[in-house]
Parts: sequence; C-alpha cells; structure tokens
Amino acid sequence: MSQPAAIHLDDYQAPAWRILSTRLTFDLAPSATRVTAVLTLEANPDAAVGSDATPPLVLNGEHLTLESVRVDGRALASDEYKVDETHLTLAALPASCELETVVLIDPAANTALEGLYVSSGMFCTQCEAEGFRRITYYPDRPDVMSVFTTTVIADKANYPILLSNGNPVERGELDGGRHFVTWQDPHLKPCYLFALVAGDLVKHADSFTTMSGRDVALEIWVEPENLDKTQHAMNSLKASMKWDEEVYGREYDLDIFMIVAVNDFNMGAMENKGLNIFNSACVLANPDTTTDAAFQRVEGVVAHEYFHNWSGNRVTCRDWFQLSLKEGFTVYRDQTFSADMNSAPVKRIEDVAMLRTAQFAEDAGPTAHPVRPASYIEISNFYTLTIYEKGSEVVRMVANLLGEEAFRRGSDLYFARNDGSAATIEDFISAMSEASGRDFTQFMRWYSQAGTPEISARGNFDAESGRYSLTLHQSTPATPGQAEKLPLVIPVRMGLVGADGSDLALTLDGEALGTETVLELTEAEQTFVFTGLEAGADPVPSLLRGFSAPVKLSFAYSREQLAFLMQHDSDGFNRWDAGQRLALAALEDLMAAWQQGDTQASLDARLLAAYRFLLQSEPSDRAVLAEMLTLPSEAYIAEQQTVVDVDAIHWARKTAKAQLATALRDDFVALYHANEQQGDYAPTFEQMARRSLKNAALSYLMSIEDEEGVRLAQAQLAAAHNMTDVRAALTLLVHSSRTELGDPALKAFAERWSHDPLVMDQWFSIQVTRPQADVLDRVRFLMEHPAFSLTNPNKVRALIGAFAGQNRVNFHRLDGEGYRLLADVVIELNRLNPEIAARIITPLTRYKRFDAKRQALMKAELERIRGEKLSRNLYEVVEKALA
Ligand code: 0A1
Ligand code: ZN
Repeated sequence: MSQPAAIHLDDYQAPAWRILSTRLTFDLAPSATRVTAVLTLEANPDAAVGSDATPPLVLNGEHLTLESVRVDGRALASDEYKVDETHLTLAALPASCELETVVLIDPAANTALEGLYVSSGMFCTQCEAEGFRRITYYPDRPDVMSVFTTTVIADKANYPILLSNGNPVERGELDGGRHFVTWQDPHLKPCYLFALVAGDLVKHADSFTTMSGRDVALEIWVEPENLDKTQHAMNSLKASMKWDEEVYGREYDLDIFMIVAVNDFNMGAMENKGLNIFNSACVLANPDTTTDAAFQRVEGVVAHEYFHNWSGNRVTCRDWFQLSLKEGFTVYRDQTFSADMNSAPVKRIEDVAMLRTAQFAEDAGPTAHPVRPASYIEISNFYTLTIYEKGSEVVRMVANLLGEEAFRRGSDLYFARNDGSAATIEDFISAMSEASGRDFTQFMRWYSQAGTPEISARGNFDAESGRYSLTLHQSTPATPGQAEKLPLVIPVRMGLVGADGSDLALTLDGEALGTETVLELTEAEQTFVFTGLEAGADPVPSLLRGFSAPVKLSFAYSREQLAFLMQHDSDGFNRWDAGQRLALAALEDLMAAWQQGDTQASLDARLLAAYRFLLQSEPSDRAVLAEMLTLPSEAYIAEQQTVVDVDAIHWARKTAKAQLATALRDDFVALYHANEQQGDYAPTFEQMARRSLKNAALSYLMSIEDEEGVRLAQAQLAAAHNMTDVRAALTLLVHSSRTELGDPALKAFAERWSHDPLVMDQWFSIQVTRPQADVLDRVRFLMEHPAFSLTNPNKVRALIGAFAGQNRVNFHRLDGEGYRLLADVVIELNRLNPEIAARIITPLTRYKRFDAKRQALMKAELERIRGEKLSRNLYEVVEKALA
C-alpha cells in the first residue's frame, strides 16, 4: 500500500467543472441502499485548462459499488470511464451535459459514521468533511456548490419519517409498503452540507417569527422516549435565532428548520442546511438526567450549529484549509451568545481554562498546526482546538481591536460580499480591514504561525519621577516544521492598580487614557512608560485583562501582589487569574516538598488566607466565586511544568485541598447550607451558580472524608433533586477511598438508569475517573458491560476518553498498563472508526512531556500501533507523534 500523501494549501486550483443542479434518489435498505445521482454539469470557464478540449471530470467516490453511468441519457460501456477505489473519471464530455450514476452502498456496515449510516435503527448522514464521497460519485470539495433535490424512498412502517435539506415538495405512497418524500433546497450548497434522515421519530414542533415577519417552523426530531428532553434545545434555538438577528442582523432563510438527535455521532453536531443533525448528548436535556454543564453545552451547540447557517452555509469555505473561517468565527459567535445568556465572566473563565490546558497542550505537541494549516493528510484530524478555540480567540482579537461598531460593519460587509460563495480567510480579514481602515498585514501571522506566544513582562516604578515602565517581550517557541517565528500583533489589555486597590489614571506618551488601555505589542520587545503617577502609588500591573490574547504571560509577581490583585483587580477575569497564579505557586511548593520526600509540608498561609477571605465575605458573584474556589486542574498544573510529574501534581493538589478543607471546614459547611436548593430546578445561571458553590463546598468536605460531608453527600444523592446534584454527590462518594460508600450507590444508579444511554455514559465516566489504584481493572471490566460499545463514540469517550484524559495518575501508571489499555482500544477502533481512533489516541502522543521511563513505555505502545495497517487518520497522527 502506498503511503498516504499530504495535500497542500499552495496547490489549490479552482474546480474544473461546476454542478448546476444535483438530483438524488435514495432507495433505502440497511445493507443495500441504491443511490441515483443526476448532475447537470458545466465545464468551469474560470478553471485553468491547457487545451480547448474539456478537462476530464474526476469525481470522488469510496466504498461504492457502481451499477451504471449515463451521459445525456446514453448508458456508457465500462471502457468509457475509469473507476478505482477512490475516483470515477470521465474524459471527453461535452462542455455541458447531464451525468447519471447509480451506486449501491451498505449503510448498516458503516461503523466509521461518515456518509450514510444506521444508528439505533434509523438512517442518518454525516458528510463533513469528506463523507459525501461515501454516498455517491461527486466532486467532494466545498467550492463546488449546487442546488439539491432529494427523493427519499423507504419502507413506511419502519421509516415513517423521511427528511432532507430544504422544503418538502412532494410525497406519496409506493408499492410494497414503501413511500417517498421529495425535498428541495433552493440555496446553493456544497455537498458536505447535505443531510438525510429516515426513521421512526417524533417531533417537538414550535415556530419563530423572523425580524421581517416570516414564520419559520421549528422541529426537533427524536426517538419517542426522548420527547421529554427537547424543551431546552427548543428554547436555545429560539434564543439563538433572535440573538443572531439582534447582534449580527442575520435572519433565517428557509421556512423550516429541523434538528434530529442521533445516538451514534462522531462529533457534537452538524450544521447541514435546514436539517441539523446532533449527537443526542448535545441536544437532549432534562433536569433528572442532565447536569447543568450539559444544559449549557446543549445551549452552546444548538447556537453554534444555528449560527453556521450564515457563517458556514450562506458563506462557506473555499477549501478545507479555510476551516477556521467558519469554525473560529462561529465559535466566537456562540461564545458571545452564551456569555450574553449566562454569566459573562464565568463563560470567559471556562473558555480560557479550556484553551490554556487543552489547546496550549496541542500547540506544544507533535500535531501543532496553525489556525490555517499549510498541509494535511486527513482533514478529519484538523477539527481541533486550534482551528476552533484558538481560531475563535483570533476573531475575538479582531473584534476587540475594531470595537463593536466597526466589527459589525466588517461582518456585514463579509456576509454581503461573499453570500452564496466559498470564501477564504483573506476575504474575512479584508472585509474587517475595509470596514475599519485598519491594516491587518502583520496580524495575518496569527493564521500561519503555530505555537503559543509567550510574553515576559517586567515593570519598574520610579517613585521620584512618577513613571512606571512596562517592558513586554514576545517570542513563540518552535513547532514541528516551523523553526522560526516572527513577532505577532498582541493586544494586551491592562491597567495599573494603586496601593488602595483602585485603578490608576494612565498617561502614555502624554496622552490620558483613562484607567484601562490596550497596548499593542508588535515587536519582539517594547517598553511603555506611564507618567504622572504619584510617588506613593506603588502600582501593581494587571495584565492581559479578559485574556485579551491567546498567549502565556509571565510577570514576577510576589505572592502578596497576587493576593492583592485577587481581591482588588477591577477585571473579574484577572481576579480569578491572580487566584490561579497564587494557588499554582502554593502547589509548586508542595510538589517540590513531595519530590524531596517531605509529605508533611504545609500549604502557603497566603493562599489559605485568601480562601478564608473569599469564604467570609459576602459574594458579589456566586458563579465567579465557585470558579475562584477551584484549584487549578491537574492538566493545567502539568502544562506549567518542563517535565510533568503526574504523581507530584496529584499529591500536591489533593494535599492542598485537604488542608484548605481542614482549616476552613466550618466555612465550607456554612457555604453548603447557604446554597441549598429552594424551589424547583431551573437551568438559570443564578441557580447553576448556587449549585456549583454548594458542590464545591461538598467536594472540599469530602476531600477529608469529613463525617458531616459524607452525610450531606448521601442525603443529596438520596434527595435526587436533579442530575447536577446527584452526579456531584455520587462522584464524591465513588472517588472517596471508602468503596463501601461508592459501590452500593453505583449499583442503585445503574438499576435506576440502565434504560438511558446518556445517563449511563455518566455512570461510566464517574467510575473510571476514580483516583484510586484499583481503577484499571474496573475500566477493563466495564468494557465488557452490556451498556458499553466500541462502535458508539459517546461510550468510547465516556469510558476510555475519560480514563485516559482525566485520570492522569492511573493512566500514567509506571507499569504501563494504562498506556497498553489505550493502545488496545486504538487498534480496534482503527478498524471500526478511524476518526475516533485518531482522537482518542491523543494522550499517548504527548509522551515527550514525561520522564524517560514513561516516555519509553508510551513510545513502545505507539510503535505497536504503527505496526498495524493504519487508516489515514491514525497514520498521520502516529507518524507525527513518532517523528
Ligand atoms: N461542522 C461541525 C463539526 C463536525 C465536523 C465533522 C463531523 O464529522 C466528521 C461532524 C461535525 C461543527 O462545527 O459543529
Ligand atoms: Zn462548527
């Protein structure tokens, strides 16, 4: 087998053929579905062609059995075309013609979940990025846009509901108990936005009146048992539609908008035109089965997919290198939406915490890539935190540099100019540039340079002259294939906090700037001198407020300064961040003690005092307080280390928590009671904040297995007010050292919820994240559980993903058993579902961050995987990891 080849951005060429219309007929049967495609073709006058003859028509197609080919009604003999494993090629076609192909496909055997497949007895599709080529022969690239008419034929009893994109235009009965529906989508779209669903489904129907007064039918289609879990998604959809009208001036453009929930899905959801298909985990929600975090995820994902109708569908991507054009922008849109719907500071804290752990780790690892990669082997491997989350941070910087009004003018211009076409990142940035008059030449480096920039900041206050000088130095570490980095445009929002805790007035180069400003760092090093400060001001800089750029910033703060900022910084994000920095310093002390064999070390008294202050003052914002009472995660601590010492990190965090709990026990008990539930559950952010505070308090109490804590946890579990509280209590009991607390609770939980796959996912995750050393046997045991299945991505994530990604001490066991388990699963998934295999392997690919012994063990497992016949997905990841 030849090795998979890389595709390069620089090789882009316009498509040789255009498709004026696409007519599809699906005759559905699980193991033999017949797909007839009629394409109206036209040689593309804009394409680069060498001679007068029309260029060959090269169509993608994989896992298809070709039955017939006709051109303008004439059946072709088999020597009139060329067909192989990946393509159908036709030469010497007239410059405009009609091509009909008939193929057979096997949806029931499709465990990769790309193209048309069967999930829980229903047919559904996933075509992004390159799944359509598993449905029919087609130019499977996003810059070929066409109008689609789709007829779906199926057995009526088994598949009463037949859906596709656009509007239903015809339906009827056929012989043999079959029926059909024809759908027409008037909007131009690339084939990755095609969708089809057929099954025995019920709908939650509602409607929305758009800003121009049109009524849109809203339908959420689910299996009958899930109809009581659709209200939250419907509310979120209506809120998203309204928000996009108000904030971006974007109105929905069809008469019907549908969402379908499916149980087997590789990602979160998919924005197919008019027919979004969702992983059931990202659409179904109800208080008894769903945690607050999952409610918020549903809201965010529904919004994300809806927003794609403009940022992705009306304006799509020219090629897959531009993926962040739609994804970075749409994540930015959904993050801002969620911030508007909930607590904005907490949303920002959560997003940044995720970016700083997971995305920064990706940027520092073997698969690091720019927001716009220059090459790839398998595009499915590039649905990454860098494309999505860092891409969103880049759009956020654009928005902040421009200000609200100019940014809106820029987005209006971008949509107007590119509507109905396939665009590039340059098209987006040039619209922003023209609308604002700002030059983005240097800024574009954010799209081409991989790696997380590092800023080191130094400050000096000269009391005599009243000058504070701040020097910022930037550099970006080398990443694979990119040794040299150039300086970026880095907006650093900042203020100077005076001795009394208030922001000082800033004067820079003679200009009065108020109490906060954005410094634009554009060179490797720059010094900014603030003048006119009082001699006694003694300023403490508050830097990178609101996380104004996706960078690592270091400043030699004293712990007293951090405690001070934690109390006084006027920026809520930076108050939290100061607390994280202080906690990190205290945790690093404990880790150093542990590494010297000292297990009696005490936590820095300044952190304890800061916590006491937090617990004893009246909370101004409960949601932020819950975040401030959370110690940095093990993953975040690991990110700060040169060589990750998983055991030291785990011990230090556990010890710090236990010492805080011992010293502040009564405050935590009081905090618990002050936030107990009153009234009925609602997924409002005020209630969520109370629950997270209460459960944070309980988690401290349980860290010392305090008797009162155990009693409260058991009572909370028994009261079963809602899944947030149930899951929190169950997790604490199961993660305690006392198996007699956790085991019976797990058993009862499974008995109660064995019928609900999404709840059982939680049951798996809770057990496999147990920190005790007995967990690995449990993981292997649970892989045999009847509710587990390797062909269901949610199950794989809940069990294997949670173990390898969140149970760091046990995954990194020194006998290598954790690594071996993951590698075994990866090898099986390589065959079943390559996309999931290439994602779940991630923790193994990060071996360079660990000690020599662990490195050797992890590499050995990667080598073992490499010995298999690998899918392109895994091939790319494993080769990069071992390079
Ligand atoms: N565009 C979707 C993400 C998505 C990508 C690929 C998929 O299958 C391989 C599925 C969904 C989104 O951003 O939500
Ligand atoms: Zn998206």
